[in-house]
Amino acid sequence: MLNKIADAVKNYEIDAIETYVSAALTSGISAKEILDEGLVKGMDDIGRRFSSGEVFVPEVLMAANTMQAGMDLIREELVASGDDQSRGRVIIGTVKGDLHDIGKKLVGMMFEGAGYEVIDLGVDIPAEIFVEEAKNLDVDFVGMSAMLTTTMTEMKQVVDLLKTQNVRAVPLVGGAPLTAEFAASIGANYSHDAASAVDLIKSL
Ligand code: B1M
Repeated sequence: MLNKIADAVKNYEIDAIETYVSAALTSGISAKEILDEGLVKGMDDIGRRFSSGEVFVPEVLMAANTMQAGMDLIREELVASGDDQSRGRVIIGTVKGDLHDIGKKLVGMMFEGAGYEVIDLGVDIPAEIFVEEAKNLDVDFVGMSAMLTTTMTEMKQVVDLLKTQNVRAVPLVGGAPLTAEFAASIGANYSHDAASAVDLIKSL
């Protein structure tokens, strides 16, 4: 069933994904397995084929929509699998110029599952909005996602603006092109994936 889910993402079968994910949940496969061994596996394959020029943006978008349809079905279980103690408030968004939101949504869901209150600002968020919302909502953490080497530099603007405006919220960053060294160089806390993002936020 997990292979069928991965294949459905690879082949953009948005109708089939609902059937397969529902069947997997009914048969007792956990939301985490469906995510890691099915949905993410399928999306990784698309990423590889996109890099090698076998598929193009429309196909990637169809695969992304298929993955999102699958994620909608496991969301409740994924969130419920964490604990429900309220630990703090987080805003999360994808930085200015960047429209990728699947990883960011996943991190947000995992934070919710771990007991944080999460406010998702969306995609293409300018530094000023991150900081304004951090102040308005009095958040503990500001989560930023970037998937492009050209947009990850936006994160520094947010970190610098938080500092100059004396906003005490802790900056968290992640996304495929980032490294721990880059995060350290801009004064932010880095995690590689959604699971380690939860470990990180708890440790902070
Ligand atoms: Co785009 N794209 N894309 N894309 N896309 C990448 C990122 C790319 C690596 C593909 C490639 O060339 N191999 C490449 C970036 C190259 C680079 O800069 N280094 C790329 C490109 C070039 C582009 C365009 C420029 C293409 C074009 O138009 N010519 C364009 C840019 C648009 C824009 O943003 N302005 C573009 C567009 C798109 C789509 C719209 C078609 C679509 C996005 C749809 C959507 O998100 N709603 C898309 C997709 C789907 C991808 C790939 C294939 C998959 C990304 C994804 O969702 N992965 C991607 C290739 C790849 O990564 N394999 C690619 C699944 C997701 C679960 O993982 O997002 O990595 P990920 O999130 C992880 C971690 O990174 C981490 O945890 C998550 C969960 O474990 N993480 C955090 C993320 N945020 C975090 C925050 C944290 C902590 C951890 O703390 C706050």
